[in-house]
Amino acid sequence: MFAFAALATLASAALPRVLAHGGVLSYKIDGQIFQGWAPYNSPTGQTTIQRPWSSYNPITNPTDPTLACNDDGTSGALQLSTTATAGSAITAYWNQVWPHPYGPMLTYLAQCPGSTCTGVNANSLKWFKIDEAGLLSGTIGDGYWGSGKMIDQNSSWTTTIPASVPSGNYLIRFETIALHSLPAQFYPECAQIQITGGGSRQPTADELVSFPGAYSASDPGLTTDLYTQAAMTETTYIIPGPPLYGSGSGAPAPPPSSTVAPSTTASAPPSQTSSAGTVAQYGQCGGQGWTGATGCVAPFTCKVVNAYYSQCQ
Ligand SMILES: *[C@@H]1O[C@H](CO)[C@@H](O)[C@H](O)[C@H]1NC(C)=O
Ligand SMILES: [Cu+2]
Repeated sequence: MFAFAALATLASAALPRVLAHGGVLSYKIDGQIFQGWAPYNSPTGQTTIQRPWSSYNPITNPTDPTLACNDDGTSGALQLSTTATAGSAITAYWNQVWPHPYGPMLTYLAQCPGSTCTGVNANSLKWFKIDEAGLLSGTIGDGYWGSGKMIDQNSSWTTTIPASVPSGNYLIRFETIALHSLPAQFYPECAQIQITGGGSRQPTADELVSFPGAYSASDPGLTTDLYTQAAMTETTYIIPGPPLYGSGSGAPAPPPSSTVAPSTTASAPPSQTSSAGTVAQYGQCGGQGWTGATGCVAPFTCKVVNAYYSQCQ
């Protein structure tokens, strides 16, 4: 009896370390449940639509080489894919109860060249963001965040695959970023889907990013300190990453091909003009690679946030 109680105490003392972190453990796609990869089991014999991932621990460096799918980017030996209809919902379930309520939720897609994503390294792909939720209400220091909503939704997040996305083979990357302590903690996992019934809108060049590459340690949304005096009144949070798919105004990027031709786009200098423009408050108006509108609606002006991002404020 005593031995049992002692063991139980030991076990519960060890638990919080594991429970404090985690990742996406399963999915619901077109109404069907798919179990994910189990990072603590042997990889041998695991057959999942989810890409392998390495541990429940967060990634804490925004340029970490594992940032794409929380692993080295490779597919599993017995990797599966499943079909998903454009315009339908995909739900990712994190472990319960997800412990980090402060920070954004983000969902990305990356199209694979060729007829399957299996064998394609996630680090070689270009990603576009199809869903995001940052500070939903209240202040940085005391507000309701996308991650808080995720917890309230059974520790899950549901994203609709845009109906306009071209049919093809994709990785879908669900991510939650935790800001309760700095550096920010990234929890991304990926699954392989074949999108059917899609549309014809290729992501534009300004909507496409690499992982690592999309984030930098100086991004305002990754250095946000929740515990300052100013945070108790600040109501603006800038979600990291590219503009949402569908909001970019640059030229459509060519679809991915197996022979990747490196392209260099000229970077326009950040704009500081306050010409009567079309970009709304908090909208992007400049930054390296930005090809969209640069004028802000009155009375806002375009302010440089960093080399990659200027914002109407
Ligand atoms: C909540 O999520 C779990 C997976 O973590 C799932 O098995 C369960 O069905 C979900 N409950 C509801 C009501 O959706
Ligand atoms: Cu954690």
